[in-house]
Amino acid sequence: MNNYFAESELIINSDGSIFHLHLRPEQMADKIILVGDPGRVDRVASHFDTKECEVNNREFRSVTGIYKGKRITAQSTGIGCDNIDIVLNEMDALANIDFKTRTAKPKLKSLTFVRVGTCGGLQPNTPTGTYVASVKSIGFDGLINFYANRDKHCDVALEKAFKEHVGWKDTMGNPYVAPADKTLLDQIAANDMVRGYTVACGGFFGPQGRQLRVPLADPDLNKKIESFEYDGLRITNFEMESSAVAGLANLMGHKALTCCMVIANRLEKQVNSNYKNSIDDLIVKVLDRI
Ligand code: R1P
Ligand code: URA
Repeated sequence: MNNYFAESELIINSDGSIFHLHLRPEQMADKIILVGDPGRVDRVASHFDTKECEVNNREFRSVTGIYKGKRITAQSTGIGCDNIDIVLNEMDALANIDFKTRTAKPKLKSLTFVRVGTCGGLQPNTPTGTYVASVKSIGFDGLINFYANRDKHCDVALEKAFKEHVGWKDTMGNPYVAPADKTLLDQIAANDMVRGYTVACGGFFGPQGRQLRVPLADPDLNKKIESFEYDGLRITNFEMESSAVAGLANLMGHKALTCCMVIANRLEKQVNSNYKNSIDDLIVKVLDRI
């Protein structure tokens, strides 16, 4: 007998849509482009040949349409791994739970998620404008620690090596390492993207080593992050969602990858705050390759 998901656990609105995203099951495609900024959804959808629906609630904007024969949903997540917990759980429910019986469907669907985001570059080969594909994400956010079977889906050896290298303070919570889907990585990340590890932070300032008026717990953490090397790869970038995207997708049986454009180079102390037009090129590459 399948588990019954009670009204309080799986919240369905009176129009049959899921609680936060306001999407109904039939409105979501199996290929999903995740972006942080709701405005970026329209940038993605501007390339669609046809659009079938546009839905908004809070920071969550969704447009489903056809791009060169492929049905794709562009979905904004807002900022942070806490929002990714909502978006991935609700999208998984839309695909894999029967809303009438409130039970999991007998045949589960595997969705494809590609996050197209912005990030901070941490290496000499990641100046502003670089596209980075996250091979694995080191989550400083803690989200995946709340789910069972975390160790089965995370790279525990890399986590240990990282914690030793930086002298990780337990008071900062336990980081976890979530790998991207290998097939999707090879499909999307051609020679025009740098591959590396991404640190996904639970904040833009302190967790990414940006100190304004409040001192940091470990002012040398960024230097140690920049010098960490494992299996021939370095930590290339900071952003705020990739660990939860990869981690939850792995736990749920979906495929996920994060590709970001560097808008701030933390080594050179340079920033491109007018990036909104230039991210279009990365969006088209991902649309063509997904
Ligand atoms: C911070 O400015 C935001 O930008 C990055 C970070 O991950 C965070 O969400 O990604 P997006 O541009 O996709 O929002
Ligand atoms: N997004 C981040 O999270 N960090 C940066 O430095 C730039 C974009």
